[in-house]
Amino acid sequence: MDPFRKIIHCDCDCFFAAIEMRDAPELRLRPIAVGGDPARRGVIATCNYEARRFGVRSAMPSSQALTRCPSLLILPPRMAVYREVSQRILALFRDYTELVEPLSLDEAYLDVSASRACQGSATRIAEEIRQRVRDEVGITLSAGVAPNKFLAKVSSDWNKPDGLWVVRPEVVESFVAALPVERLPGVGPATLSRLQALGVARCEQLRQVDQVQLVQAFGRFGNRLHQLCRGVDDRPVRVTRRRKSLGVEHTYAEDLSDLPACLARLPGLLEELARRLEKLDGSYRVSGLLLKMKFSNFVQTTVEQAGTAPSLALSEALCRDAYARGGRPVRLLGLAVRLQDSGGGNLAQLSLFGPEA
Ligand code: TTP
Ligand code: MG
Repeated sequence: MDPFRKIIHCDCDCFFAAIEMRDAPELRLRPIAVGGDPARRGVIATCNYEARRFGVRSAMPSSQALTRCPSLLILPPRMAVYREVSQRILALFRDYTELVEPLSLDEAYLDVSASRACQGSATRIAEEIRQRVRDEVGITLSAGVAPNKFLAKVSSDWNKPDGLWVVRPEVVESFVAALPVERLPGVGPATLSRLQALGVARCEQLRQVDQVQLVQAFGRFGNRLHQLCRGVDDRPVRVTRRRKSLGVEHTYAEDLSDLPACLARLPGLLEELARRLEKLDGSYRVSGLLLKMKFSNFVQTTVEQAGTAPSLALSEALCRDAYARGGRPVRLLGLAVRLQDSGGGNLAQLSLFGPEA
């Protein structure tokens, strides 16, 4: 493994809230959050840094957030817009390297070891990315530059919000020594309290613990701890395998006896499909809908409509076509979308049958 890889971890600041402030600048001066209705047991997805001063946090019940910050404005999420912004940012990353690993809508690892942009300076690439996201997208992004993923991720948090932190190979040893062990990936509350019981709070103390003892206490993760506390992390940046389609299907306990029985199942299937699509990162675009039907005699058929957005009307039309091919009870129904690279295109189609529809 090359000891001098150049990894950048990029993470947008208060992503959903930043987009809301971009689109309504008067919101910048007040505490805002994006989340669910407090009257309907909603939770906070995220909030701006102004709201964080009051102790508002992601995943907190909206009602509790309002108790902490009575002037908090809670906006409903606009997922289609956030996805579109996410795609633009991913496309911008790919101007510097093909080795981009998205972790969520607002976060990705980039391996720029072989990039010739900015004379090969990872620090200058990170600065340029931050500047361009500010100018071209209108939100701020924090970045960390380091020889591996673990340190790049820690670094993007170091100067957040709107910050950059660089860990050069020659300072890895000393940087990691002072790091609290809860910063290590995989160390959650349970591992932390067991480490504390061993008298370990910082990585320099963890380095004193014998590797054999670590493996006895933590199994295979003990080996990983032994490496991490020395700043070693060989995980490559993985370009996520591109999905060509995404689908849901059901085999019913009792066959669906006729066409109306099949049609009645479509809204539920569509809703499930929409939930799965919500979880995809923003680099995909829907390019068609497929319906799969398996009859009681196990003959299976698929009908597809390319190039259109999924909708209930379309899935009903596909269902009628499919049913006409068999004309007998149905044991399985499935719906799937074809996916393509968004390439900066518009992903708003996803929301057509999402919760905002
Ligand atoms: P994060 O990057 O974890 O948070 P953030 O970008 O809002 O804030 P930070 O400046 O600390 O990076 O998550 C990115 C988005 O994902 C966030 O804007 C909203 C969404 N999200 C949720 O919907 N629920 C959650 O519990 C979290 C953590 C995030
Ligand atoms: Mg973020």
